[in-house]
Amino acid sequence: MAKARRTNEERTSDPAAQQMLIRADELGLSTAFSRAEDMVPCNIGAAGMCCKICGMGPCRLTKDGQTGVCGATLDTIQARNFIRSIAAGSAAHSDHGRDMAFTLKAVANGETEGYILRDVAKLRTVAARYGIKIEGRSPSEVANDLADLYIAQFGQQRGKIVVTKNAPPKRQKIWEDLDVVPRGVDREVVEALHRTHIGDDQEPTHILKHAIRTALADGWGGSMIATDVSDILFGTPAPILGQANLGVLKDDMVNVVVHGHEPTLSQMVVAASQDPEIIAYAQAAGAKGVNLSGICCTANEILMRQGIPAAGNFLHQELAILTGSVEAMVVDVQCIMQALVDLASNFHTKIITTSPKVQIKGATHIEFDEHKALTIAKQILIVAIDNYKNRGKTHIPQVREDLIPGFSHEYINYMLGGSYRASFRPLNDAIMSGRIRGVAAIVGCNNPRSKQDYMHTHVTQELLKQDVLIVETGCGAIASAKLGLLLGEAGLDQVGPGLKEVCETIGIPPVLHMGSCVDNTRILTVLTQMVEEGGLGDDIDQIPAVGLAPEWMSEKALSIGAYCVASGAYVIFGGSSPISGMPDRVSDSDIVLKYLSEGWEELFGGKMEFIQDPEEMIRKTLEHIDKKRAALGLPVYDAQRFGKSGDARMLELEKIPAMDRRQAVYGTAAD
Ligand code: XCC
Ligand code: SF4
Repeated sequence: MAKARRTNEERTSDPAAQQMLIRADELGLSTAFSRAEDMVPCNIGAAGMCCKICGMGPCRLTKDGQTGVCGATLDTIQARNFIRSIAAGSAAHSDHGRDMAFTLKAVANGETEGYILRDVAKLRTVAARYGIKIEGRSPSEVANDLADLYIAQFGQQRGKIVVTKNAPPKRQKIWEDLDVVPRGVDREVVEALHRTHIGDDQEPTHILKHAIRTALADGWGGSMIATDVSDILFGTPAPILGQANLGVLKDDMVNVVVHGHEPTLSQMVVAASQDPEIIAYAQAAGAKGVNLSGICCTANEILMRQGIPAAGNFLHQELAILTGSVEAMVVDVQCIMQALVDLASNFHTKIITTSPKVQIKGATHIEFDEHKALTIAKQILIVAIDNYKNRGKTHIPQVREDLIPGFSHEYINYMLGGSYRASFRPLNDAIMSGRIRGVAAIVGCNNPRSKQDYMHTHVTQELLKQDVLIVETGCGAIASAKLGLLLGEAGLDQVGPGLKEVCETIGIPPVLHMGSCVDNTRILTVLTQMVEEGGLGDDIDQIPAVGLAPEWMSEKALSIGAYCVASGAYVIFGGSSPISGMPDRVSDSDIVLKYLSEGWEELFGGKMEFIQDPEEMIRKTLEHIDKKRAALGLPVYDAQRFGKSGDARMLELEKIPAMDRRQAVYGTAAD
C-alpha cells in the first residue's frame, strides 16, 4: 500500500520548517515528519489495549470480554500502561531535580567550577519557607541545608514530601484525605513499577490513585525542586529580549546548538562562549565568534535567563542540522532523537552527548562534570570551533521572530504591583471584573503526527480573542514565539478588548512565557498565589483556568497532566489518547477513560480529557472557564463591556461633541 504523504504545508505551519523539509527532500534524507508517515501507529497499542509486562504475552485485547493469559481485563491493562508512562515522566523530571539539588550542594561546598549562588534572595525565601534558619548565616550555609533537605525528598521513605506544603491548605487536605500525598519521590516511582508487575495491583481505580501520587511527586516534588534550584543558581528570570527560529543560526559564526533539558551544562556553555580566549580561538578559525542557540527546554532555560536565542522546538532538532551550519549539537537528557547521529553524518555536524545517563551510538561523548564545568564547556566549544573548517554550503532560512520571555512567578507578582505593592490583586481583580475571562496554560511538545505548531498557535490565538490570558512553557511556548505572539505590541491587535486593556496597562504580552517543562511548577505557584490573594475561591479548582497540551508526545506530559488534575485543573490533551480503547467496545474499554474525567473530577475538582479537534478544545476551555466564573458568582463574561478605556476609548470620545463628553464619560462610568 502506498504511504500517504503530506505536503510540507500540511506537516508544519512554520515557514522555516517548510523550507528545511524541501531541503531534506532534495537531499533524500528522512526526518521525523517523513518517518511519522512511514510508521503507521499500531492501533492496538495506541489505544492502550496491549500488555507486554510478562513473558506469557504480549496480550492484545481486541475482542469484547477478552482477557490476557493471566486474566487481566482491558481496564486493568490500560491503567497499568498509563501509570507506567506517568512513572517514567515523573522519574525524568525528578531525576533532573535531583541532579540540580546535587549541584546546589556542590556549589555550597565550593566544589564546583564556574557556578555561584546567583539569586541569594530567592535562596533565603525558599529556605525560610522550609524552616531553615537564615538569620546570621552565609548563603553557602543556607544553600547547604536546603540542598540536604531537597536531596532527602528523593529517598525519603515515610511522611510527606516537604514541597507539597506549598499548595493551598485546602488542596493539601484533599490529598491527605484521599491518601495520595507522596512520601518520597523515588518511592512512588518504584511502587508504580512494583504495582504493575504481573500479578500485583489489578483494580484500575486503585492503580490510578497511585498514578496521582506518582505525578504529585513530580509537580509538587522533583520538578518544583528543579525550578527553584535553577533560579537560585542561575537567576530568577525576568523579561528580556530574545529571538526564535532557525534564522538565529549565523553564516559567519561557529554555531553551537544546545539541546535537552538541564541548565547546568548549557549555562556553562553560555559562559564559555563569552570567554575572550574562546572568541579569539573562533576568530583564528575564521569565524566572527561562537553563536549559541537552543532547542527544546534547554533553549527555554537559557532564553528565559540570558535571552540566548531558541533555534526551535522539538521538531526543529533535525531541521537545524539540515541547514548545514551547525558545528556541534550538544545534548544532555530527554527528547533527543536517536536519528540526529545518522542525519548529522551527512553534514559536518558533531553530535556531542554529555550526560553520564545518555549515550548515542556514533555520537562523540564528552562527559559533563560540575566540578570541572567551565573547563568541559570550553573543551566542547573547542571541538565545535575546530569543526568550523569542515562546513560546506549552508541553507539557513531567514526566518526568526523577536520575543520577550522571562515571566517567572516572582516577576509576574512584581509586575502587577511594583516593588512596594507586589501582589496578584490586579490579576484577580481583572478576572473578577471580566476584563480577563480566565487563564489558559498551553504547554507541551510537538508531535509530527499533527501539523507542527498549528494546534498550539491556533488554540492560543482563538483564546486570546476571547480575553483569555495565556501562559506557556516548553515547546508550546517556542511555537508561539516563532509566530510573534510573545511580543507586547505585535500580538495585541489580535487580542480581546478587555485583555488588551490589561496588557497595555501593565505593559506585558498577552502570552507569558514561563519557562521549560519543569517550570510548569511556576504555573502551580501562580495559581496558588491567586488563591491566596482572595476573590477567586479558596482552592485551585475554583479558578477559571484550563491546562492544554495540544501536541503532546512525551511521557513527561502525561505526568504533568496528572499532577495538574490532582491540583484541581481541567487538563485537555490533543492528539491520540493512550486510553481510548476501541470505539465499538464501549462496554469495557471506556472505564479508565471515564474515570480520568468524571472520577477524578469528583475527587480532585480537576479532570483529564483527550480531544483531537482544536475547535472542540477551544469550546470546552471556554465552557469550563465560564462554568467556574458562574460558580464563583462572577459577572457573566461580556465581550463588549471592556476595552473602552485607553486608546480605543479616546478615539471614540473624540467623535462625540465636546459638550456631550462629560455625560458620555460619567454617565456610562458606573459599573
Ligand atoms: Fe520535550 Fe521539554 Fe515535550 Fe518539548 S515540551 S518535546 S517533553 S522538550 Ni516539555
Ligand atoms: Fe498478558 Fe497478563 Fe502477562 Fe500482561 S501480565 S502480558 S495481560 S499475561
